[in-house]
Amino acid sequence: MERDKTELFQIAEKFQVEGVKKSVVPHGSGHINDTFLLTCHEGEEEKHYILQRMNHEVFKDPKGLMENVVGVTTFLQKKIRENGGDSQREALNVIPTRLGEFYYVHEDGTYWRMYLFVEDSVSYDAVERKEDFYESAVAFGHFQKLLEEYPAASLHETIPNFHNTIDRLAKFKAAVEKDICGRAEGVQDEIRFVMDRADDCHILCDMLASGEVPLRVTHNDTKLNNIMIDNQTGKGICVIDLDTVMPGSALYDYGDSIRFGANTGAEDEKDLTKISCDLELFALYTKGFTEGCEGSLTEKEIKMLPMGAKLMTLECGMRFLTDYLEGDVYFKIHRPEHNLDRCRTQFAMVKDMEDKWEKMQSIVEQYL
Ligand code: ADP
Ligand code: GN1
Ligand code: MG
Repeated sequence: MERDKTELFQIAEKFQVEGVKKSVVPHGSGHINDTFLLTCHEGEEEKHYILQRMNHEVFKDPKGLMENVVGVTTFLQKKIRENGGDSQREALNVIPTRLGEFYYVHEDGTYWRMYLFVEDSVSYDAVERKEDFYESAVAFGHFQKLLEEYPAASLHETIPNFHNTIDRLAKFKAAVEKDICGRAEGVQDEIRFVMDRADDCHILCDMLASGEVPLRVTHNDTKLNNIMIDNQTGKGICVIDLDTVMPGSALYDYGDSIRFGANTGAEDEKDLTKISCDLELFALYTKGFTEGCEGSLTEKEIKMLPMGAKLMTLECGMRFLTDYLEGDVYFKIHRPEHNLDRCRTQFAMVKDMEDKWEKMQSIVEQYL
């Protein structure tokens, strides 16, 4: 729903913002929330905030979600201060409402929150400089390391079974079966692609269930544009988009970053000849992530890194295809067949990884 400036200002007014509100404009390219950049003036000085409508169709428990975000950001801010860092830039800072709450429910039933804008930093929708990808890896690894002692049991599961690939497969099969939009016939090749890899969908889930790989507090949505890169230092300064911080596997975080950032093409590229897994970027990310985790990854986790990358990519493609079959109800789309295009890039990436499997394995073996 389009909202005008007056309404967005009214919503912003509910929060403890400083200065006179000057502008509010759509910001970023996330697939889930509606994000706005709010600019306020205080004398000569400009202050920026992120105003976000939380997607409560996707996140059914916005209150629990914000409890997670506040819990995690407070924990991170303390750690950052202890390490001599700047907790206003290196972690998200939730701006409470004037009533002291962490979110606001608008008269139309929509849920809103506000963050301090991380100044002098940028998030990328594609790898422009290889160093940025490396720095994002260090930061995502470090994020996980910082949360090592976070009380995992206190976290709400904001999207149940988020990276349960077996459950994702079951939902995909149900969508094919129901075929409510009559689109299945046109995507037989893609459906077959998933079914040929149905057994793979069990690998990570089984390893977590048996304890072969540990359950950790993870981010679970580690695509490149969920990290702010510092304009001055080029370091991954702040991990954002904490809606899916939940108990999970390090392989999810590693894998999702490879899925998005090591792809030579965009997530929604139509020309599939542009899609491949860039092994140089794969190697750089592996180096950065293992460094950021500071030795906390187990041998088994390291061995399974290529599988993490492949399964997160397969799972994401399957989710795009499911959404296409269900009528594009989950991910924001900007053109017809957008989800189908996204699905195809993911499957092309999976195929390319399969072709490069030995090379990927020998890259990660250096870290054993
Ligand atoms: P979505 O869940 O829709 O992806 P995000 O929380 O990732 O939403 O926000 C979308 C974009 O807004 C990010 O990719 C980033 O560019 C920008 N953004 C979000 N939070 C901040 C922040 N605190 N400071 C600066 N930019 C931000
Ligand atoms: C969504 O919110 P955003 O745009 O960072 C999605 C991820 C997908 C990603 C694909 C909560 O991420 O799981 O991997 O799109 N987030 C949610 O681009 O479903
Ligand atoms: Mg995001």
